[in-house]
Amino acid sequence: MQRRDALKLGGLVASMPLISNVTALNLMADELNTGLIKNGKVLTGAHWGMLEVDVKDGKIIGSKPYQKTSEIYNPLQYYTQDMVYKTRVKYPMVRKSYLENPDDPKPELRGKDEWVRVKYEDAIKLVANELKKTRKQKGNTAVFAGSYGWKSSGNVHNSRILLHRFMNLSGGFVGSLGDYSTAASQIIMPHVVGSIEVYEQQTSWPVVLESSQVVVIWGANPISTLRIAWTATDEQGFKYFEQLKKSNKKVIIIDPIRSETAQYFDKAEWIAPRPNTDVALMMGIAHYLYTNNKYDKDFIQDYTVGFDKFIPYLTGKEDGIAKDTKWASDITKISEEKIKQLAETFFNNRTMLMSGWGMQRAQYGEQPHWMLVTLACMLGQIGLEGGGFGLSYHYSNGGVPTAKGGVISGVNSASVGIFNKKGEFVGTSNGAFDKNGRFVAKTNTDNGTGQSWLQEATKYAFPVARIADALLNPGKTIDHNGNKITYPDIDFIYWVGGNPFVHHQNTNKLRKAWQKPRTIVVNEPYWTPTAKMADIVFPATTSNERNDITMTGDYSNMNIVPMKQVVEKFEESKDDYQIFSDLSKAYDEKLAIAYTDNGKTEFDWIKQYYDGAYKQVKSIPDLYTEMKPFEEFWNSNKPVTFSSTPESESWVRFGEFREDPILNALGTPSGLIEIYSETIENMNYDDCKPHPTWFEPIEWLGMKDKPAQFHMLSPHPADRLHSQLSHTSLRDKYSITDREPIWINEKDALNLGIKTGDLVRVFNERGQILAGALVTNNVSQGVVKLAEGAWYDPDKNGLCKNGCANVLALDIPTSKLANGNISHTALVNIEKFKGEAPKLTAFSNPSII
Ligand SMILES: Nc1nc2c(c(=O)[nH]1)N[C@H]1C(S)=C(S)[C@@H](COP(=O)(O)OP(=O)(O)OC[C@H]3O[C@@H](n4cnc5c(=O)[nH]c(N)nc54)[C@H](O)[C@@H]3O)O[C@H]1N2
Ligand SMILES: Nc1nc2c(c(=O)[nH]1)N[C@H]1C(S)=C(S)[C@@H](COP(=O)(O)OP(=O)(O)OC[C@H]3O[C@@H](n4cnc5c(=O)[nH]c(N)nc54)[C@H](O)[C@@H]3O)O[C@H]1N2
Ligand SMILES: [Mo]
Repeated sequence: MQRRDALKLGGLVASMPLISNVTALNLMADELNTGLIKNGKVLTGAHWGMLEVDVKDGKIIGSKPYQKTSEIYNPLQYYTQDMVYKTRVKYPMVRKSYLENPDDPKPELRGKDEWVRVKYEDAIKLVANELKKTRKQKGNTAVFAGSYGWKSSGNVHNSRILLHRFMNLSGGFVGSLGDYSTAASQIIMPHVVGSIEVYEQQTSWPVVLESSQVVVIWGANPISTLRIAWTATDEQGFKYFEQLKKSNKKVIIIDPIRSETAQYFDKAEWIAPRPNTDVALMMGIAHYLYTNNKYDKDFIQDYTVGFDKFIPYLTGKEDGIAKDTKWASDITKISEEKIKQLAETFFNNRTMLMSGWGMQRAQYGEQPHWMLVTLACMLGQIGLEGGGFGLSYHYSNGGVPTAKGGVISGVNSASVGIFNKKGEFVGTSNGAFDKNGRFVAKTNTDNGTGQSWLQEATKYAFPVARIADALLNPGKTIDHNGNKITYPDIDFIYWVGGNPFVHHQNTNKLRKAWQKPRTIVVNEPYWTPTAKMADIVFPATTSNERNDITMTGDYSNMNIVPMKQVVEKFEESKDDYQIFSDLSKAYDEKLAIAYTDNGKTEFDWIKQYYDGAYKQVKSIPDLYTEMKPFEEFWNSNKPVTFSSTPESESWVRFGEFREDPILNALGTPSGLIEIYSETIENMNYDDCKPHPTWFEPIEWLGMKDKPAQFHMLSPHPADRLHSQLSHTSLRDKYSITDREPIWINEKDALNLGIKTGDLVRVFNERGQILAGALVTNNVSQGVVKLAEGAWYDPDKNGLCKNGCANVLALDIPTSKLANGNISHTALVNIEKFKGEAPKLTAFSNPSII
């Protein structure tokens, strides 16, 4: 299970039996209001918030936020009708050459072939047969179902976990490690502070508002990124950033882009370093503090190890280069004066260093947060009210005090199926059939196949962003965090809830890699580029076409939200749960019994999860009245809201560690903060040394012989969730010349002869795209901003007509330690596009027979 899934589900799922033994409920329709509302308002949840959807004559006509928490506008909340009615896949589809001969499916025609509409039952049979065939011919290592992606909110219809559940029960699959978001930090931070930090609760906002004197927003854009949450946002983070603005505290923003956040904090100081040079900036500050004796020696002494081994590097005793303010200024292009001033400000005030994740999504992305922690150690405020650092204030409402109440669980990925000698499904290691043919939780003594798989699977799982590399190089061995990983030979891919042809770096390389497997299956509501690049597409429902349940806030766990089905299922769309139940059945009758836990419907699951939380809450006497029995909750069309506690409101990250570092030791080998890591020293990597290090990235503005002129940053889009919502009419508000906007600095634009509204070609040795120019001083000179998430839309020559940033990004790992993606490291050239603008086809259907 991904860390973030664990976070989302609280500790609860871990303590639940994998296959529960609950009887299907067969709920009575007259108790539970399960009918659709044809006219009126329906409450549902999305990543972008609790929504009130307006329905007229059974059709969605609009949506808006269910409640208002601040004045900060969230444009993502108003387009539910487009999410249901636009750009949908209507029927099950098979690529022509694949249908003609699945054994010789001409993979080079993916994305070019015509599509054939097939009967749902036939598509199910086809996939079940081809999956069996692949496993028989090549084993489970040939089946890749890592299926990274943001899917939709909802704890039942969790497409990725539903896929894993099917793939596990039917024999096993190769998955992926880590994520695209925080790959570098989630690996380095445990070596440094003993926890991943990026998905941990932060020092509570009320404490920050009370005690911090200076707040540094370092490479973070919370006014944009808090528009969404992994579960569903409760927008409480906005409320606190709003209070921060009103507080008149000093806010410093360090970002090459004057982001939505920098624009919102109009009185804040905006400091724009060269992209990918923050480590040098931090070292310049650290050097100043050290040489001026302005650092907390007691903190270093009591709470850290290895400072003494870092100092020779900082001062240049080790390599002859002092990392002083002059050195830092040359690299970052921030003046020495400013660097010294930052050092003084940080040291003389209670300072909270809030960092986003953009700067670790770059080559050597392990270093920035390691150096940030080192700097925070020198400031000595870690574990004090309002001081130290925080790596998650910009994400899923980190720092919003955790509410006391119930936490709902969600669908789990089950364990690996066991098949007897005849090839029949007989259960899993902890689930078997009783004499009535029910699948129940019990130790399975059948020693059929499947058991050894789990060990195999962990051996073959590879870092998520190495997907193209893995497809292209089966059998290759790579280093990863002190281990060796051998890539499997992938022949079958099943993807749900993600859009790799938008999210993965170096699209042209991915296109080549994508031709390796024989079979690619995708469940998608929309004709995304990934759906267009598949062999078989099942049309999936959106969350508006099914019933579900979610929590909000991720850290706050503030609300339990009924996600009511708003409208009928679109055309022949099916829920992922239905698709995988049917695939299970086609695979093996009895497997479907295990898959559905003896025939559970969506409402059986929803009630089970709700009742679990209800039971928890009942054991807390003063909270009992907050939650109603399930039927009442569901029929009320309202969320259950829990409150924070005085303890959660005054909570300080690392507070206990500071109080007693021996009793509350960190999870590092020394129990202390590791500025020097012997674990990493033992790995002996040239691209991740045992202490924070400045490495020159492969492409950056300060390099000699630049391969291209501008540094492209591809941060997260303010007006989408990655590629989600791309096809809605919200796009009309931000697109330029019907393309993704690219921000170009005024002086640069003048030199290039480009004005706002021009169609521009952006290119480098990896590929080319079209974008719409937005000339602005909100981006520093030499830097361009092209948000990730525009749907890849190649013409015959591979030019993306829509402006997908990843066509230009590099597909190499951060380092051998974490193997994260490096989206924010790329140089590009820009020119005004000459000739006739090609027609956009990103949101059109492919050709269908
Ligand atoms: N250049 C660059 N690239 C980046 C990044 C960057 O900063 N710069 N950031 C990276 C990061 S951090 C991330 S998280 C990734 C995000 O990459 P993704 O998570 O792949 O992006 P999404 O657009 O959210 O893709 C979700 C897909 O799931 C589909 N979907 C939604 N609900 C359902 C459902 O119920 N069932 C099924 N079957 N499908 C559903 C949606 O239609 C959509 O196509 O991008 C990464 N890529
Ligand atoms: N609206 C919206 N919100 C989202 C998402 C979305 O797609 N849309 N995606 C969600 C997901 S999955 C994730 S992982 C998070 C991502 O959260 P982050 O990774 O924090 O978001 P980014 O936008 O990639 O980067 C944040 C800021 O870092 C800056 N930055 C980039 N490179 C550098 C650098 O070298 N130095 C400095 N100082 N700054 C730099 C960017 O300009 C940007 O303003 O956001 C989440 N929230
Ligand atoms: Mo992410």
